[in-house]
Amino acid sequence: MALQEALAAKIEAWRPRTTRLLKEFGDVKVSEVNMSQAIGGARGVRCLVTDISYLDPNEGIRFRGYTIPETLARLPKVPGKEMPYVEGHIYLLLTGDIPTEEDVAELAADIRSRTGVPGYVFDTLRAMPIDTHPMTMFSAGILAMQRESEYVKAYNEGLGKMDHWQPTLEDSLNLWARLPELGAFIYRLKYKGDTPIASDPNLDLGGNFAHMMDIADPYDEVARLYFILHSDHESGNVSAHAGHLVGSALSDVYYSASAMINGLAGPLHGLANQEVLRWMQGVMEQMGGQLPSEEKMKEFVWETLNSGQVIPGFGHAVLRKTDPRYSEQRNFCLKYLPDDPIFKFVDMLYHIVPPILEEQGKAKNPWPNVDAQSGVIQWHYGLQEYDFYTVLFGIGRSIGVLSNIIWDRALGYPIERPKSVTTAMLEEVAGITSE
Ligand code: CMX
Repeated sequence: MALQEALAAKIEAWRPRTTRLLKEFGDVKVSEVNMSQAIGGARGVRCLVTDISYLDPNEGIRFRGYTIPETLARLPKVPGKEMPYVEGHIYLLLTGDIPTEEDVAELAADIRSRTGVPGYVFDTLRAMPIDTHPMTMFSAGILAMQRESEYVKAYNEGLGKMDHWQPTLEDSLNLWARLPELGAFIYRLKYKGDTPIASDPNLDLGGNFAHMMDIADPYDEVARLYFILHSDHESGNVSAHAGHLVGSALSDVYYSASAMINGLAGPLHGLANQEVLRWMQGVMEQMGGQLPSEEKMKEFVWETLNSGQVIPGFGHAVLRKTDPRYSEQRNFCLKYLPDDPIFKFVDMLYHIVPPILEEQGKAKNPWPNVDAQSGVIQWHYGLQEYDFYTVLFGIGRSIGVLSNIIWDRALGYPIERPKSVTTAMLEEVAGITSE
């Protein structure tokens, strides 16, 4: 198959670069760690390697060297649609090449042939209390599927280390085919009275997801855009890093994907997109269902900050400008839903929150991130159960996280194991002596 062959050639060509860096330059310093980084979440410490995406603080994400607008413009489009195939983006992240129409057709057909979440997974989810959070169900569903792993079978048969990437790719392709099904199943189980809709073998990944959610066009375009935008944000964010960390122990990608979902479920990370809608709804409730005036809204923002909470959807650990994933979704809103009241609300926040965060003087980045805008689009197309939003993020994020793990295996990256120090050791380094 074209993807496997293309990837094998890329890996073969790449391996000597990693081997040379390790052998000849292993002692060369990449980064140093100061006190605030050791205590403060390793912010800015350069100790991870990935070629799949790179996040520039001022420019935002590039997927394999392409900005978001370039990625969307260059990838082959679904016939009759403006958005590209998600499958083409998978090909790009894995190989670094923009696929041809034939490459995409072949990969899309391959992914379609892998759909079919096993029935026991659905039974597991049906056994959970119906008020379980969708992210818990999503993570549990992925974990329940772990017995399907081809990697584990190959490993147990004595697979050589340099071949580990191949069954990891098999597992990943199976997961990429099944995660949209699993997500849509959870949605229809929780909110639509357990009425799952079977996958349509004639549709691309984004179109099929919209079909299984039973949301009309252009929700198929929303799904394609959403999965591509959320796919990857280099390696250090919580979901990607959690997936990589678990994978480094040679746990299979079912374990890794479940772990990355658990990280994404935190309100400082992926859950922020549900928090934006929850916070806005709270504001609207206080206003008797009306949109607040700009002055009133400023008061609400200050109230939230003064009560010690964060403004969801704003700030970032790396970015220092408006997130281009936010801008791309804003462009979508301006085109398809300019008069939507929630969009107008979020757009108001875009103008009033950054100056307030600057005035407060704590957040290093006052600008909106991806999560500020994404809920608006979902809400507009009828997906108003906002605690489901992070599942959508997770389906998209799996593309980048699993692509990285395939490459980790191909390049033989070792088990991850940073070193800890004690507080007393830090005090000694600082020259603090006890009185
Ligand atoms: N509202 C209020 N305060 C904020 C803030 C926000 N949106 N963003 C940062 N701050 C505060 C931090 O809480 C921190 O306060 P303390 O010193 O009291 O601890 C201070 O500003 C400095 O933080 P920072 O260095 O600017 O940001 P971090 O790298 O520590 O954290 C992030 C980054 C995203 C967790 C933070 O900006 C935040 O909590 N944002 C709101 C939640 C959110 O939107 N998360 C989604 C991010 C995108 C994603 O991963 O999906």
